Amino acid sequence: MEDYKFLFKVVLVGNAGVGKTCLVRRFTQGLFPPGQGATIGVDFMIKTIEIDNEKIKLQIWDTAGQERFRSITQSYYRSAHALILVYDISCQPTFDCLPDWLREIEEYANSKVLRVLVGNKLDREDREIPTEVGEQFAQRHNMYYLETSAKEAENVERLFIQIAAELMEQARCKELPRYEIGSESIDQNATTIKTKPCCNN
Ligand SMILES: Nc1nc2c(ncn2[C@@H]2O[C@H](COP(=O)(O)OP(=O)(O)OP(=O)(O)O)[C@@H](O)[C@H]2O)c(=O)[nH]1
Ligand SMILES: [Mg+2]
Repeated sequence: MEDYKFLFKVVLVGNAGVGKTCLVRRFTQGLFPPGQGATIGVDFMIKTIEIDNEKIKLQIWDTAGQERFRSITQSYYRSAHALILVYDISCQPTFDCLPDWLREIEEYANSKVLRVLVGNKLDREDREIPTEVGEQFAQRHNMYYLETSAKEAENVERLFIQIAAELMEQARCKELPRYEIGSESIDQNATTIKTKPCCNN
């Protein structure tokens, strides 16, 4: 049996071409794939990390941004502990679509899901959305905010580690028996979170 204490599901959503797959591959494989093709449906990757001497397994679900896959990808929202909503800082239409994505999240995700807004492609010089605009949007919608570059490996590790740390903190605050232990066939030792937040009250 695998040796880890926490299991968290993280789902990436956002318009086609914003760099979701590149972010996941940068984090899980440490590379920036040349000629990355569009995702068909949903891809799945796993990475185990360690924080405060605790092993945390992240299941990362990378959804397709293309409209035609929407009904498939929606079904992955429900069980997510964290949702990463990605836009491209050099492409205004991907920012303009954020309210539509939030509506999807409201409709299909757990209301307590940890939500993170990510402006990707920080390396590009043709920025269209200033940092403050992204930050303000995130604040208004109660989301964490981070700008990343999958290409230059900027803030990518930080993104996933911070999510894992926050989820772990929330899980710890809940304490037994509000944990769900071994609720899935994946691993009997895994701890999954059902409701959040808990600590900041
Ligand atoms: N300059 C730059 N380009 C990036 C970055 N991340 C991704 N790209 C490029 O953006 C394009 C789309 O990247 P993907 O990761 O396939 O985008 P996606 O969001 O997964 O797209 P779908 O799977 O269709 O939803 C590719 O040409 C990447 O090379 C980045 O950080 N900087
Ligand atoms: Mg993709």
